[in-house]
Amino acid sequence: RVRATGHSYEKYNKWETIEAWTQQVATENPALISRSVIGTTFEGRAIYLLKVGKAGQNKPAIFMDCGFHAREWISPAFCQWFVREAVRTYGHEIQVTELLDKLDFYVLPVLNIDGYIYTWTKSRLWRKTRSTHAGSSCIGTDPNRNFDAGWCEIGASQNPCAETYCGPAAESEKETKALADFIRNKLSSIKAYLTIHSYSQMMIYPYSYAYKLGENNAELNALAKATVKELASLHGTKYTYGPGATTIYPAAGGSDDWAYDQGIRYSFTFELRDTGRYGFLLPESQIQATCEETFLAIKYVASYVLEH
Ligand code: ING
Ligand code: ZN
Repeated sequence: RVRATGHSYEKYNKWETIEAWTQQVATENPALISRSVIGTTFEGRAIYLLKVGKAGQNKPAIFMDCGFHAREWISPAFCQWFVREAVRTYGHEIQVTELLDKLDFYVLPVLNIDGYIYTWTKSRLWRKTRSTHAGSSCIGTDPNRNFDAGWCEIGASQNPCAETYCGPAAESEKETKALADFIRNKLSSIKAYLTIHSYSQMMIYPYSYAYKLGENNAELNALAKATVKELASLHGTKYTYGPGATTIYPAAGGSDDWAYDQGIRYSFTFELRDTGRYGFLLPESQIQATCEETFLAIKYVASYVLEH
């Protein structure tokens, strides 16, 4: 039945295939997965969220999203891989079993659905949402400049035509507002926020909106160091890590900084493969290896969070 929809974990799937998959994977794993809708996109599509974990009372949770930026196709591919690997190994693999018994993972497979569809139908390298703005014919806001974290102060543009347009206000986009509302609502249970981007092979933590460090910076640094070591253990893929402003570039309005300032002490942006040879056009032949190594990293972070 997975084949009937044309879905494959080793290929990039178009949105309608991913959408059908969210229903299918939830229906086939009712004891571990439930699907909800947290909002709709600018163009009116449902934004799905999968809750992955064994049913239980007052479980701590980890929130992970994919598909902020439309062209970063490996990101949604990873969220799909993560869900499949979690349910496939539950009850067989001790670490995954313990994680799903004790934690819930909220997995958002594609946040910027309108943009993702646009990269499949019109322009492969589109980044932003597809919202319109009064007074401009340019389209789209950068969802990772649209959060209320030093909003539009640095590394973001007020020009609606720019790739890093911060939007007319923080949370102006229906997509970012839906995500932020969900997290605000579940703040007491969410222990970690993970957002999956590409490319650069980096594990980034706060802050990106200013040259300052978080209260538990030493802990985040140590956790990132150990996590990238774990990731590299599979295929030797090297990641760099550090605070966003000095590791990648200063940029305000990012979701990881916002989540951190909400009190979520473990907040990371992952930049998956590669380092630029293929960039956003990472070949499908690298999906499996990329997802396998990233799965190790996410499990490592989750186990750490569970212990702390
Ligand atoms: N990189 C991120 C971006 O939005 C980033 C880097 C991370 C910025 C965290 C701000 C906060 O530009 C990609 N590839 O999107
Ligand atoms: Zn990105």
